[in-house]
Amino acid sequence: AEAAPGAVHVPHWLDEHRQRALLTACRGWARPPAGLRTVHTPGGGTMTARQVCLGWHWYPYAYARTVVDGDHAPVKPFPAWLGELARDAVADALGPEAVPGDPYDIALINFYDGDARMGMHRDGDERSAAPVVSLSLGDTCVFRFGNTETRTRPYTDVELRSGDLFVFGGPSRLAFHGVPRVLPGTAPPWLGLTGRLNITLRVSGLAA
Ligand code: MD5
Ligand code: FE
Repeated sequence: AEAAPGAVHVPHWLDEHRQRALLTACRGWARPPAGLRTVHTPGGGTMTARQVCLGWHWYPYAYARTVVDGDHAPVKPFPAWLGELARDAVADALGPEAVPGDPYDIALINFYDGDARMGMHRDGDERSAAPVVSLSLGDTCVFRFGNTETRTRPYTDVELRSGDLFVFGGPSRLAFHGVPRVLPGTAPPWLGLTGRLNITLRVSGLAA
């Protein structure tokens, strides 16, 4: 379903098997070195969702090859199968002509416990207009999809559930968005995850 021009929500895109496999991979990536960390913003804030990066390390507000705000270890590699998953996602949501020529080379994985949230923001640190691919696992969240001008109304609240795909392309690529809340205890029981996990796949546009 198209939520706005270029923004497409595909509920239950990942079946049970693929959700389990992706969760197992995320648990491995979360381990040190270059594992899960707490993100501190330059303004003195602390993000409540914890994060691990693959390919390029994101720190507010730039990308590096090492965990500059953590253990200084080299960032874990971005696996080829995640790039294939991203291209499949874009083709399914927006059509094959929307698949970018440049390879997907960044994964930002956010872990939300029941109290975690993400404030309204725009993703502007990539040097590429390629669509961002978002995959959700575990607890349902309220995702707030806004406009390109302000972090306030008008916005649309959408529930994202385990296995859902959301692709943000075209004019939606630079829209304000956030996660005002997670709904605790709503994860599918067979997944074995407490909380919510979101995987975003991105094209850096940076030199390899
Ligand atoms: C999340 N993550 O649920 C979201 C899903 C982030 C982040 O916001 O920056 O890690 S990705 C949502 C997204 C990405 C790019 C553009 C837009 C939304 N958008 O235009 O709405 O943890
Ligand atoms: Fe974002």
